[in-house]
Amino acid sequence: MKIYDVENFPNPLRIRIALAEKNATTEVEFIAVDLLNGEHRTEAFLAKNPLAGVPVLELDDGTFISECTAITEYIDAAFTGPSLMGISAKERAVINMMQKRAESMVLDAVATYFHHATDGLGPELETYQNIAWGEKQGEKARTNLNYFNDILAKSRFVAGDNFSIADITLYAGLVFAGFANIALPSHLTHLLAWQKAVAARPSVAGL
Ligand SMILES: N[C@@H](CCC(=O)N[C@@H](CS)C(=O)NCC(=O)O)C(=O)O
Repeated sequence: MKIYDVENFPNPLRIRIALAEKNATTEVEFIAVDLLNGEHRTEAFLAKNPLAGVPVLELDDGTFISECTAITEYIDAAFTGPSLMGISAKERAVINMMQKRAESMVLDAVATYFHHATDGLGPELETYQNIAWGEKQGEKARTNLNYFNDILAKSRFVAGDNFSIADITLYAGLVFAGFANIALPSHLTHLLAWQKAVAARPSVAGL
């Protein structure tokens, strides 16, 4: 199995955490993509992922799987250890829902802010920017942090009692927020405590 990615970028981080949670990091060969020089937009890379993004998983039979949710689904089923996607019908549905909320309400909103309202990846790669849209998404991400603070006031993890892909997505969203200089307000105590606890997990601290 191969993972095409860029170390320390937010979406690749999601997969590195998932692999570490399943004790499977050594089962994978990491292949660095020269994203800052546009390798992800070459014909060769687009054949792996037409959406021109990392990470991408390549299976031994040559199948390419992109989208962190799909890659995590594969990792979760392929390796032993506590499930990141849930076991029962209800658990799986709640985790899926909360993952999507963490993705669209925080991670993707922060990414849009980064790419549109800041220099992003630089003028060579940011060929279309809409500053107003970026600012709006940054505002949305900041507001949505309150929602997750409220969730984490009542629940140990984002989707209930167990650590899941929903926690990984929100954590990566906060890492991206830090990178984009979106500060986490100090009154969001539940979110901050959860962030500290996730950062201390061996799967995250060991990266
Ligand atoms: N929805 C995708 C997002 C992938 C993504 O946007 N990755 C970023 C790196 S963190 C990327 O490749 N960006 C390339 C670009 O913006 O040109 C996923 O879940 O994997």
